Amino acid sequence: MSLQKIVKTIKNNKSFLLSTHQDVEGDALGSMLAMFCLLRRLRKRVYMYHGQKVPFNYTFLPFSHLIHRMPPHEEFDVGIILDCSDISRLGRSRNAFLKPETLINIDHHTSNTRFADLNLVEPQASSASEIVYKIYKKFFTKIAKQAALCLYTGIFTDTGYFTYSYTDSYVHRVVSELMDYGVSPTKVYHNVYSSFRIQDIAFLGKVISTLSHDRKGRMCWVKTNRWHESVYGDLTEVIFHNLRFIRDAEVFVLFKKVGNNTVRVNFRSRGKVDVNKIAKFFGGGGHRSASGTSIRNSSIAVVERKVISFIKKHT
Ligand SMILES: [Mn+2]
Repeated sequence: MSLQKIVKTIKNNKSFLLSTHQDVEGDALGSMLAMFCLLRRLRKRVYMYHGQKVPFNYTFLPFSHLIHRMPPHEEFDVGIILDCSDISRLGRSRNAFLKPETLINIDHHTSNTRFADLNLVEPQASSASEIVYKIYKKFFTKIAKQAALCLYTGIFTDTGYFTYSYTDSYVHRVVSELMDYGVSPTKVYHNVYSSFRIQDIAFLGKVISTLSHDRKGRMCWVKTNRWHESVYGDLTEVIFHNLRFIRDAEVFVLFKKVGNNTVRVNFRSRGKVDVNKIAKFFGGGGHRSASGTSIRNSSIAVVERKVISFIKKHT
């Protein structure tokens, strides 16, 4: 139902304002940029607005240089928010989305609050990019190469290079079609993951060296008091990628101090433990196998103690 309504809304309107969640990564950017490609192909007026700088390992994505860091002066018919579980996760671009007549929410987070007029929320989808693919196909049979690259990157990063539990045969069929338009997996991997500098990897080593675990080694966690979001880009996923090498571990947690008094906690699970529930208890959310929360006015030591004892008690 929502899909049809969204297709109709796109057809019937002229101008669109797009955004995605804070701390952008592959799927957030991939889904927004692919939507931008679709709307431009339909000759719509589009403005992408995101308050933060695009991490350097995603600047290869087509049109990423057209993402505005300042709010628009003009008005838009429709606002489209991608890969975002709640409107508060828009950060400072939120205010601009109070103006458009219609608000559309395209997402795959289980914890999505269905904050818009039209909500297309599919928790079983691998990524927001997969949902944008479906919308794109309602308008065109063939996907333009630049849009295909954005969609591929979103699916590739949100499935942990096609290894997470929701990577099904459908995902591979979509990806196989995207490759027919000339997307190179080698190039995407190279851009997203082989673009770190020596000092980034040294930082990674420091974080990994804080590794703690429970008695049975089912839960592992690392922490850092000095996180530099803008410099290290997508290092969160790289850290988890390394932790996943640990045999028998089910739950992984990363604690990072991000502001003066804010601790960002990221959770990953191999699938048995629902980390969305854990994040929710601490005021956050996400998916069954990937989630997160931000805790204010607390030190990393206090947050670590509370979170770890909660997980031990409830899993
Ligand atoms: Mn996503």
